[in-house]
Amino acid sequence: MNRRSTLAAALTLTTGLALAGCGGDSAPKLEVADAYMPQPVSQQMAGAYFTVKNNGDTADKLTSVTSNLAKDISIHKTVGTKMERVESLPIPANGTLQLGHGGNHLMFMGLKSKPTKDDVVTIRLHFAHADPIRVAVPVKAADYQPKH
Ligand SMILES: [Cu+2]
Repeated sequence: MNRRSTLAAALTLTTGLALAGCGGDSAPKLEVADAYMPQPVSQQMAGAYFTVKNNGDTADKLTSVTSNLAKDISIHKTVGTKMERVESLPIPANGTLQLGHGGNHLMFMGLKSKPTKDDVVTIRLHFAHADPIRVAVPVKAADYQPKH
């Protein structure tokens, strides 16, 4: 029994894939929660945050975001006090990708309209593996801080 589980662990580590027989399909199972957009100051730019939970045994990546609100939406991470545009953000297997104030975030440039508090902005998240997910993002007050 020990030998078997050690072997299983080794295989999981080296291939990064789920083993057949323990649940079957190994696709990422993504769930988006806690989405919000602080009310933007101007029509030039807005940010948005959310959490992507992966209940699957396969890692994925957030690769792009589309929305009617803006054509130019990029994915940023924060390094020290500066933000940096990235091509993707990793979503670990059985893990969570967290976007939040002062960390990873979406950046919308050149908004077609200026959303105000209580509006809902629809975005579509695109992933390397999983199907796109449509997310209704509520617009909160500019100084909104989520409670944990
Ligand atoms: Cu940014």
